[in-house]
Formats: sequence, structure tokens, C-alpha cells
Amino acid sequence: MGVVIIDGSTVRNFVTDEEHFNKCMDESFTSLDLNDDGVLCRSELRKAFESLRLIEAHFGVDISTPPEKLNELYDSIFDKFDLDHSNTVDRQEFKSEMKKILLAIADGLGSCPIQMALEDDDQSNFLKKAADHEAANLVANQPSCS
Ligand SMILES: [Ca+2]
Repeated sequence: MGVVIIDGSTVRNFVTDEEHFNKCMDESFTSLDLNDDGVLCRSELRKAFESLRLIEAHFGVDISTPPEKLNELYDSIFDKFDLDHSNTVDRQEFKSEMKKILLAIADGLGSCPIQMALEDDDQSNFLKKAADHEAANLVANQPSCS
């Protein structure tokens, strides 16, 4: 358990360090591709968003959202990722959409630093970190920051 201070530039620097970013994305993609066919299907991507809690953090959905609404939301997220409408998400699509999401998170954070506590296993999971960053930003978004 540790505490880190981050702001928008923390996330932006992560995304713009292309070599590192691509490596992290490759690792994430590989772990998300449960059946190892080289692409993510709807349920694989959905699992990813469920476990990463990016939905709550980035798309502003609270936990009481009805299941049918959630299904619609996951469908719309999948469609965002699936740029060529192949009904699967490949590595390139995954990277480019994650980049957009993370940059949007970076914009949300701006220059207002936030302090956050990390569980030990968060350290290696940058996506969870990014999600937690965003979630914390919603809480930390107080008048002194605007
Ligand atoms: Ca797959």
C-alpha cells in the first residue's frame, strides 16, 4: 500500500511515452484475450471494463445502473473500439481507443494534482491506476481546483 500524487500530465506522459505505452497495451491486450485468438470479442472487452472499473470512472455510470442500460453501454463502448466494424477489436484498435480514453482522463485531471492510495497489486496495472485516477478526480474536483 502506497500513496502517489498524480495530475493530468502524469497520465499524458504515460500515453505519450509511445514505446512504454505500446508495451503496456500489448501486455493488457494479451491478458484480455482469454481465448487467445488475437482479437477481443464483446465479452472479453466487457470483462476488461468490468474489472478495470473504467465504466464507473470514465463514463459516469453508478453501480445502481439497471442491467439493460449496462448492456447498451457496453455495446456502445465496443462499437467505439471496433473502428472497422469487424465485430472484433484488434490490437491496433485497442491501443488507439485506450489512448483516446486515457487522454480524455488526462484532460479531466488537468493541472490539479490528486493524491491517491494504491493497493500493492495496483502498481503493475496502469489501467486500473488510470481508472482510479479518474475516480479520485471526481471526488477531488472541488472549487479550489477550478
Ligand atoms: Ca479473443
